Amino acid sequence: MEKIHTTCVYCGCGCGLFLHVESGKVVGASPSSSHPLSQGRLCIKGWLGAEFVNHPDRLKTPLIRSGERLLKAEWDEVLSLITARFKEIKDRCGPDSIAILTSAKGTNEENYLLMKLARAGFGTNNVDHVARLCHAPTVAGLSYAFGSGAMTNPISSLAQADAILIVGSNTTEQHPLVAFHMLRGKARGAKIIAVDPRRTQIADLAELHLSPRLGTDIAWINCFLNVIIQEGLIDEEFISKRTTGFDEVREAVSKYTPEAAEKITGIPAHKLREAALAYGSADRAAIVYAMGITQHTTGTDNVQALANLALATGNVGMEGTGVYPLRGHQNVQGACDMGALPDLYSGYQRVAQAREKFEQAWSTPLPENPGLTALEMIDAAKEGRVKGLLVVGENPMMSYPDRNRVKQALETLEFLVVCDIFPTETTELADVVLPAASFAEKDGTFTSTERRIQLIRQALPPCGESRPEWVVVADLLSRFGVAADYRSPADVMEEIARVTPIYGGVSYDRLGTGGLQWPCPSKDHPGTGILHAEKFSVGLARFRPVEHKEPFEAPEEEFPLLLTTGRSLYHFHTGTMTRRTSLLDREVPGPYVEMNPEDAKKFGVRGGQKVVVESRRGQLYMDARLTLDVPKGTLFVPFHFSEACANVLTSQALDPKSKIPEFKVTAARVRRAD
Ligand SMILES: Nc1nc2c(c(=O)[nH]1)N[C@H]1C(S)=C(S)[C@@H](COP(=O)(O)OP(=O)(O)OC[C@H]3O[C@@H](n4cnc5c(=O)[nH]c(N)nc54)[C@H](O)[C@@H]3O)O[C@H]1N2
Ligand SMILES: Nc1nc2c(c(=O)[nH]1)N[C@H]1C(S)=C(S)[C@@H](COP(=O)(O)OP(=O)(O)OC[C@H]3O[C@@H](n4cnc5c(=O)[nH]c(N)nc54)[C@H](O)[C@@H]3O)O[C@H]1N2
Ligand code: SF4
Ligand SMILES: [Mo]
Repeated sequence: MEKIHTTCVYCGCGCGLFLHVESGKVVGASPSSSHPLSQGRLCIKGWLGAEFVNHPDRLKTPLIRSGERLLKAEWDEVLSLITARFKEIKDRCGPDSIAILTSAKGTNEENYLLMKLARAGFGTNNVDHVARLCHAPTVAGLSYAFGSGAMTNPISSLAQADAILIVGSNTTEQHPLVAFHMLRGKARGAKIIAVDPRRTQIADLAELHLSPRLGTDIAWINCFLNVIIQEGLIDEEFISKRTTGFDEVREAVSKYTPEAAEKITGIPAHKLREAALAYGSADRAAIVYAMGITQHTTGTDNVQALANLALATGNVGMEGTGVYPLRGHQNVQGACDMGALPDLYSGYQRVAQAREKFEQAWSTPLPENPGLTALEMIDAAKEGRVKGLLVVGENPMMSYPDRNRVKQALETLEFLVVCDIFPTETTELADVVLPAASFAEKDGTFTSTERRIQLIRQALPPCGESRPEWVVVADLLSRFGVAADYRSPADVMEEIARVTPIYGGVSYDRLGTGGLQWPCPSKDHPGTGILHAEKFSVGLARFRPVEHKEPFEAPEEEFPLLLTTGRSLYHFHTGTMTRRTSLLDREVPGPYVEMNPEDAKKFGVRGGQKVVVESRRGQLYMDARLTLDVPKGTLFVPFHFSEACANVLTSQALDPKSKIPEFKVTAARVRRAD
């Protein structure tokens, strides 16, 4: 049996593992004991992580639509068709009538080449990906506050904290190996404070669990700061030497007394005070957050509120402190780093400032105006402004909000190309489907949530006639007249390093086991664990006052409950991979709604019954699971199941600053299915 060292394909923790290969098949996986983060551990998805690679449903040949059916085709035929159709649309309607959605499941090299295809090949900045639905508020909020949207410390730094504030992160289920390092901290005596409307496993393990009403985080965060100021626990020296704008924030939080915040959040005032003191009086305190903070119409302000709290207490730039936005997909950090974003080139270089540099590097004129974000592309497609779309490694029919609207938009397109490893709800609508090689069948790099750039290594030949995307995209670049003579992903990384200062010193020969953490500006630079140690990338860190605003939808007579959507341990997103992994599928075989027994009684529902969950946009059938872990008035539905796609219910309400949709708050109702 051969064992190939690679990086897990699921979440942003970035665990190291070995794929076991026998007779041309992946037969198992095991952890890497020398890996700096996972240290010989994996969660259940890592252990079972590669079963899907051998699944018979894998896409094996390119497909072209003929009426209702998708028929087998040759690579050369589909690549010629794609080139001809996109060129025709571009000539007729201009470059901005084409767009690309890239993939947080793809490698850095694939994302870099795809953003180059959009900009240099098609001539548009219309390129984006699911980071828009995930950490766009982090990129916007922390870049403003600190100068970088990335996690400030390595994950292992959590083990050195004296207090850990965990906000809207179901850490043990969604980032199990981050939770492992938190629990190391707890064993050392760190106080854990979890703020989540639901009693998650990490909330259960915490000293303090606060359960706010959905979408009211700014109120309790401002209240924490208010209490900390009142008690004289702010770090005056840090504030005066390293930050600007504190006075406005001091003024703004003064009205968020514990009693005022209790009215907004429903968290008892004495608990607010106790938790604020636990964070504020800790020598070294860390803040960890995820989708419970970002997926709101106030997402960017929520992130800023947390940044204000960390700055006021001087908890940035040292071991055991810091702000930890937990990136979700195994390479969503990398897709952002690579500039698969409509206003940024690789390394967060602004389109407005870096265009000439890239024109020289790529020897071609480049578009001036920032492009459309993911959901703006959906709107533009619906209105006929975007006519051609290339989707690589995303399943927007399941993962984007307000599914009926997404369907209308994709059906209105003149030409839709989808590249995936499996048939999906989105490939069903495509004119051309491209079969991709999976992570086990190609070389490349993923960048984990702690900015760790790591190798993935080819363990198998590509399934059927599937190809790694870097080969396909390089071919398309040449067909669009852009030089692309890369012999391997390592060549692509060489180019990335040349044009991307934070990756400047990265090359495959330096990545070994455990990789390098960016910024790594030169060949002799060891990489960076802790950001902002001496100086913030913006110079002085920026406070900004933020105020509580109600979510877009509120409970009312017709829809008296609030629905929040999210995930389970056993499935990943739209389930394309985990629902094809037998043990994971056995654990959670179908859709369900979690609700409080009191609500169940009120609406005549019993545990295990089929229920209808409805919002203003549609209705779904699923099993009712009664649990005290969900507060009264709240429903929780995971979005893994195509037979009850949670995004039929969600709305397109966006955070105006980052354009993320409000996946976490929807007015809803529930009744027995009969
Ligand atoms: N097993 C598994 N792991 C995954 C994924 C997966 O699909 N499956 N996906 C990956 C990806 S891309 C991501 S982005 C991460 C997501 O990881 P998480 O963000 O941890 O997961 P979610 O379930 O979306 O939501 C987290 C928590 O937010 C809470 N919440 C909801 N509304 C609010 C609110 O208004 N305020 C607060 N404070 N909390 C609220 C929910 O109750 C939930 O427990 O997970 C990654 N890891
Ligand atoms: N209601 C609701 N909706 C949500 C969220 C929520 O909390 N609630 N969370 C949002 C968040 S945070 C995220 S990140 C998104 C995730 O949304 P998506 O990224 O669209 O979801 P995935 O199912 O992970 O889709 C990834 C696709 O890539 C394919 N794939 C895997 N490996 C490869 C490869 O090597 N090459 C190619 N070409 N394809 C590959 C998979 O088969 C799958 O179809 O969902 C968002 N949607
Ligand atoms: S914690 Fe994340 S990266 Fe680690 S094995 Fe589990 S899914 Fe993979
Ligand atoms: Mo995500």
